[in-house]
Amino acid sequence: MLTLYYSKASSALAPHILLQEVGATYAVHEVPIDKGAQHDTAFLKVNPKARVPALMTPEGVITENPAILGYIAATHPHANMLPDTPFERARADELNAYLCATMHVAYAHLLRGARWVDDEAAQNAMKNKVASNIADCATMIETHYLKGPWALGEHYTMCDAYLMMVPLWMKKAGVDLVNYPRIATHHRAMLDRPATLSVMAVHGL
Ligand SMILES: N[C@@H](CCC(=O)N[C@@H](CS)C(=O)NCC(=O)O)C(=O)O
Repeated sequence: MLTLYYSKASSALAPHILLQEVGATYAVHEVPIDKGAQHDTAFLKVNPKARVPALMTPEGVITENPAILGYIAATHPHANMLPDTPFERARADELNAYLCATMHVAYAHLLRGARWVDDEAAQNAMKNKVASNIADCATMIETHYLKGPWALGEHYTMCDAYLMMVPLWMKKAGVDLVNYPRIATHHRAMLDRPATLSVMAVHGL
């Protein structure tokens, strides 16, 4: 049995969609980060980093979106969520790493500037850079990463569930999806999938 620790509308949306998409048997445990629940003692035993998502597996806990997505895909091979060749697999990991380590971090400067600097004026200066940084990331995805119709081309993979975060980060950063037609088309295709819709409803989206 798998248990996904999530907060509504957080990046836990991505593994949640993938769990649903592959038909996994799983439970969810809400950790509302707006109420500070990520710092509760019980959750810190699951993820001492105080972040969601975290996935409890029969072998232990996995954190970090790329690792969680890769685990879900690898443990549900019938769903074909991983590319076949080592090169394509590396390209999938590359995109997931970009979303995790560059775009998500750029977005985090909007609400979590205190992670990097104490000075309030500096935090505000960082906030003011978020829209242009997110726009740059969206341009990289639009022009380089997103092959279409799905992230890696003809087949839906684990990357598509993660790419679902992009329009959400863009919206919160004030970057208009209208200027990114490939991302907008991908977003619409995601919204046509029952797995996406059922999970979005759980997240109040
Ligand atoms: N690199 C991590 C980032 C996880 C992360 O920052 N999650 C956010 C929600 S999207 C969180 O738990 N924030 C709580 C906090 O910063 O206190 C991953 O990809 O899983």
